[in-house]
Amino acid sequence: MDKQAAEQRIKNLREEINRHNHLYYVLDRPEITDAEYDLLFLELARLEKEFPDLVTPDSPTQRIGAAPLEKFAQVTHRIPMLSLENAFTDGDMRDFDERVKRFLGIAAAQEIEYVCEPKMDGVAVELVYEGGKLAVGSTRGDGFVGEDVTQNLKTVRAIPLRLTTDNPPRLLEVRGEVYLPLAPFQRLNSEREEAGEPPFANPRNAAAGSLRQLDSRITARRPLSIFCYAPGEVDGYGFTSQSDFLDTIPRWGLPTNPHIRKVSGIGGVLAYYREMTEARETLPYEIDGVVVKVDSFALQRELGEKSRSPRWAIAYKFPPRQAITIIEDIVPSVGRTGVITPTAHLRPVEVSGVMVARATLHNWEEMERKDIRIGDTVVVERAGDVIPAVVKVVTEKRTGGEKPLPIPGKCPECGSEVVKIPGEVAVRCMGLSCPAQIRETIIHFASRDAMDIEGLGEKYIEQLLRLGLVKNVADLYYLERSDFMRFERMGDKLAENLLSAIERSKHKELSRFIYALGIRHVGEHTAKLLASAFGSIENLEKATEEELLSIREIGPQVAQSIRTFFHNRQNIEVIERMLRAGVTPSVEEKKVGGRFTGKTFVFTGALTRFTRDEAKRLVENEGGHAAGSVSKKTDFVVAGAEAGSKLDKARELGVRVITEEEFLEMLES
Ligand code: 3BA
Repeated sequence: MDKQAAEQRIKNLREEINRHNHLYYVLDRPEITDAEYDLLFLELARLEKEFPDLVTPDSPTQRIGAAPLEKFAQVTHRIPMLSLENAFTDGDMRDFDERVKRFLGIAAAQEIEYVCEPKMDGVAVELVYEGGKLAVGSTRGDGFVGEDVTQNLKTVRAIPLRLTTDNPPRLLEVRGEVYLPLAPFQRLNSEREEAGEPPFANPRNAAAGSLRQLDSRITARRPLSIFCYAPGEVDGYGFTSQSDFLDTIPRWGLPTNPHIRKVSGIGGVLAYYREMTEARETLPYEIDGVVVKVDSFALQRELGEKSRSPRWAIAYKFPPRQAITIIEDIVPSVGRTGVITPTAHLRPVEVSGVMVARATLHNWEEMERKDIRIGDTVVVERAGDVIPAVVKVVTEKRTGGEKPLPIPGKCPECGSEVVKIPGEVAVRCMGLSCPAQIRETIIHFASRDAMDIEGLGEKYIEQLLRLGLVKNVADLYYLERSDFMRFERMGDKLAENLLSAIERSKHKELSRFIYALGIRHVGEHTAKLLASAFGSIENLEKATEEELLSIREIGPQVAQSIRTFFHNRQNIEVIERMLRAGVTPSVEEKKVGGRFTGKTFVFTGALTRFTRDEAKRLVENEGGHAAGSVSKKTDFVVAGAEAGSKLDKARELGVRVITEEEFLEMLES
């Protein structure tokens, strides 16, 4: 493609991608699949790589974050970002309405037009668009001076890097709230616990922490979003009211909350508040009240401000999602992945309409950091439909009789010795037959990349467990036809297929068997290393930490994890029972005389004759190597339809490019 053609295509791709971003992140109404989106994105990234001088800062490819900063610069807001006065009762709100009318000299019987907005529990920011382009993004800070977080805000997909109008105002400042929806908040916290970092107390803290990252590549990985709700300085456009502003900016690509409504008088305001109190329970993000604003900008100007908050707006807060209660007991519970979590059993207490009797204490480190003990009086918090958490201890209520819960020595479910892997906060059970984990253990064991027991999916695994036919993975190899016939909707043929799939799995490669055991930190690659280094499961069982560490690529954490796994008697028993049932993991010997010995292949584009995994296996079976990227060392690139950059690279390096058919011919020749 010549440069001129590339320029046109880049322009079209950017428009398409921006449109789909908006459909997906703002309107929640995607028109294409993720895969189709990825294709557009990939094509753009490739063209920009080929023509680097066509890259612009507002390209959608620039949302992946930039190099870390030393510190944030300061930004002075052209117009200070005020704060909001709070109201807590209907009475407070009626006072507000009366004050507004009195100040304006309007009859008490008249009704003011108000705009009611959900109050997002996030981080207030300001976006500055110059000539329609996002120039600066900053936090509110103290209202006068905030921090320049432009790089981070550019990674927020819902924020347009360029306004979607041909005729943007010369200057547009908008204020809004950046927030993290509940689902990614929960995911982020689980990840942090796994990684040994303290969890965020609530979505607002998580959003604030994400925006405060000096490395915007971290921010880019957090699915932050935004709703805009107020103008700052504007030059080149005249908004007449809050409702006019909120109707106009979405047409420029700026997201506004769909639950915003214009109402008449205090009656309308109170009805809206009741409605949102209910809606709050099912919204996918946290709100902590509603913001009520006089609609007309003329009236707003007349009302002005008083001690840094406007007289024309107020926040009507919801009752807090916090309550005080007593921890009656702390009980360790085992999750599906073996992590043991201390759970507080509470004296039941109502938290904004919901009875709460359990709260997570996350892990022992968190519990010790907050010094939470059985018998303590504590503050519990509930965010949306997230599991309630203990925020802190009310230490003034301590009597001296409170007792901390030590880390349990044994798994409360299966009695296996509990382990704490260095560098992790989680305390876990690594038992192969732990009932709390058995479902996940078997799913993993049977999966395609592990023992590849064809047809034995989650549905059947659940029936096996429900009928009590398996208690650990070894039981799979003692199943009989009659066992399967007890399943719902099971026929002779299907039972036969399942049995023969189990039978076939007995002779899979040793590396698959090792991987299938689900030892923490032992993925497919490590399993292969271990298989070729030790040659048998018995040797691996006996391997000392030193022997394990002598393998390149195996570090102390992995070695410890392997040792702990085989130190567990129950695990050894399960393995022995499998071997007795005839499981004979075969040692894969690299075929030295294979057709592809010493040859490196790269597969690219859409393959139709085989999957990428199959291709890889075919190559390895013949003693060759399948690589992920093209280099001088590549011997063949096998290109399917719509092959992209790898194909270009191959041509550039003069690597031989063949079709799928040619590859199969080579294999069969
Ligand atoms: N509207 C927060 N302030 C808000 C513009 C005023 C305002 C808020 C709001 C002052 C929300 C105080 C910080 C600030 C921009 C000052 C909202 C929300 N309106 N919907 C009336 O959803 N959290 N917060 N932000 N200027």
